[in-house]
Amino acid sequence: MTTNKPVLLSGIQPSGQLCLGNYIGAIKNWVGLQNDYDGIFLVVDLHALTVKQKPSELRNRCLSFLAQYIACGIDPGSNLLVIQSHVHQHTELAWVLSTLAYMGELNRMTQFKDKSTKHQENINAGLFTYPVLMAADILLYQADLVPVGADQKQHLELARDLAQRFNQRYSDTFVVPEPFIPKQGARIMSLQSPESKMSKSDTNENNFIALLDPPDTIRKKIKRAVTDSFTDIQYDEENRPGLANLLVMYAEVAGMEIKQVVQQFENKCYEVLKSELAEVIIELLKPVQSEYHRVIQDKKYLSDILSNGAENASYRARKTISKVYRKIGLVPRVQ
Ligand code: AQP
Repeated sequence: MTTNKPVLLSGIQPSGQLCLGNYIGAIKNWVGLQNDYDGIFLVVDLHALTVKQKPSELRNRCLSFLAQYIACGIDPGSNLLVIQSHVHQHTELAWVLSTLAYMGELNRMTQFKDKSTKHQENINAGLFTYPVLMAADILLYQADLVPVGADQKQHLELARDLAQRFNQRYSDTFVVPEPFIPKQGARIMSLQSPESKMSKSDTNENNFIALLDPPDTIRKKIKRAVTDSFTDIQYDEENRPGLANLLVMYAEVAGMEIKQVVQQFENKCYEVLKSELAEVIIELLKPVQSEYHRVIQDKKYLSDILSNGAENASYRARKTISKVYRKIGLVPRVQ
């Protein structure tokens, strides 16, 4: 499956539970852009290994994430859905790119700093070289556009730098990808600690809304979300981050501008905002959850999608890696 459309690529690592932050910052935009692009959506399982995983859970989670992509509206008929480890060229290209990436630039990555603080017992080399593998994911498919949340901006800049560095050293080979970071909702914050971002593998489940959370759990989590001791509804990200986060979530889920949401809740109390927010999230997730429960049962359907994805993606990946190997001076294998 190749088209004349520009290539759109994005992925999520199968760690934790897909959450509203991932939906608003990434998946929602994949769905919105998919018709205008040749889309490749990855479940980046090799990335997930940078944090300790239980093998059986990881295996199930890969299929569950795939089914959730589809349930959120990604059309498997017109996009490739791929598990990263099914295409071995990701790691091959990552190795080549790691010889172009400088220790200094990897040292500056804030996600490495955050994750090594969170996982002090397991600061592995993969965590450090994670952004190089991510650059390989993107450059392997000559992606034009990469929709991500704001936390991935720095990694994407590295992918662009590595593409440019390779192109300068060995002649034009890679498309230099453009980021697509939404203007609103690029950084949904944790419900209990609104100064940190909402993360799908947060050990405190009250910090995030999972896409598969039942309605009552959503109501409880939103009700408990931290706000402040003011009483009026104003958008002030710096001084009232908890309330600002609820307003952004409402705007994103209801398809509104933040100022419209502020107007709608003017003179109302936090309880009203919270209870209406919970209901719009439940409405958003109702069809997603019912489609998910249908799709996840159909193992044959999912495995056909993955086999088609792996086959088509491998074809493209082979083209890129053989070009790369030739340009850097490796002897081609005799067929
Ligand atoms: N809070 C967020 N707001 C907006 N966008 C977000 N994304 C993640 N959190 C938010 C975007 O979702 C995609 C997830 O990619 P990932 O799993 O590969 O990386 P991540 O950024 O490490 O995501 P999480 O949710 O924080 O996962 P864990 O907790 O497992 O590490 C990316 O496009 C990201 O920008």
